[in-house]
Amino acid sequence: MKITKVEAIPFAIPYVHPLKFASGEVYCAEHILVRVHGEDGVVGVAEAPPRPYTYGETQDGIRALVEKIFAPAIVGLDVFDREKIHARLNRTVGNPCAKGAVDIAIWDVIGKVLGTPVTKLLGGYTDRMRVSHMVGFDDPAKMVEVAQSFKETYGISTFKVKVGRRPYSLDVAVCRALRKHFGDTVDLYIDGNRGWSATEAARALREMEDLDLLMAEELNPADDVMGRRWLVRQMKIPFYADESVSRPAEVTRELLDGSTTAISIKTARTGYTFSQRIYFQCESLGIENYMGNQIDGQVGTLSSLVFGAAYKGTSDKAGEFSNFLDMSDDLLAEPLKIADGFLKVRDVPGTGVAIDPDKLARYRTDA
Ligand code: MUC
Ligand code: MG
Repeated sequence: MKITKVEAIPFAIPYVHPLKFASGEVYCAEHILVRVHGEDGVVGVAEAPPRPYTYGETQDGIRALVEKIFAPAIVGLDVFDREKIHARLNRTVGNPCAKGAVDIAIWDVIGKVLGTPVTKLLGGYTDRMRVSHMVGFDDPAKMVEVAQSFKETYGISTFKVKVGRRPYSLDVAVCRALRKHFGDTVDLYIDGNRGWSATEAARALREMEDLDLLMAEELNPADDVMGRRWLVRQMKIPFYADESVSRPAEVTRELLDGSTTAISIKTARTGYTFSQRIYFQCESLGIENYMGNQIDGQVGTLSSLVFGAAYKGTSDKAGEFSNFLDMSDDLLAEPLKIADGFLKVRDVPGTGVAIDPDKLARYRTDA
């Protein structure tokens, strides 16, 4: 099944509740929809969410790279010749989200050609996952209110709390307010998006020792090599690497450095092919993973769920699958529904992503 065309369609959907965190703020999902066409009219679909402050990718940049560099490099190749395809894509070292979306769209084509759900092709461990919600910056009372409403409405009981502002006066206060409000009825973990120094992180974690946090993610800059190692060695809870592990080689580096305990997997940046390699790499070393969120829309969220549900080690923890709920609308023909805190994969060939053509026409910005 030869690839005949690759499209990169920019779209923009405003957020109702903007997400704010230490390395940025998101008011509008200015993403790219990637469509890989195969012979016989089969089309695979995926979403690329640019994170300019994290990986330096922009909507314009992803579009240009996919259309001008990746498309000519892979059109004419067989979708099943994945090593050949990746050898071509990997001439470009960076641009993880552009590559991730092309990879997922190719897997979608493969699933459709084989008449099989991609989650089964990857591993087929389960058909649903528990959902965790990321609570963005606000004052402590508002953050408690947001978590309470997600608990009531969707049955979500795991929350990632964004920290990385003022460690002692504000961030610790937020976590304390959440624990006081919910008692032991929720799981809490924190994500600093590199906003603290290693010493601030060490002190803040000491101050929060009684809060029973599950884990902490990317508290200080990964490039603070010694500080990060110093921090991780003294932590009593697991440290998860996120932005610092955008490809398998970085996972190796962070683990060999002793600079992380565990690895967040985001299919938005490592697609399925490299997420799978990271998962197996971690599994063979006894390193834990969970499914992170790159502020994906519903298309990206479903793609991420397809991967997470495929494996025991990703589906045994709540995955971050709910921040599309902050958006004013989305592109899926059949919207995602979180019920009793769970999200289910779709038992259809491919990833289950089907786009509503009217919505795409409304939100695309290239027409
Ligand atoms: C997260 O886990 O950090 C914020 C920036 C990004 O790249 O992803 C989000 C969530
Ligand atoms: Mg993170």
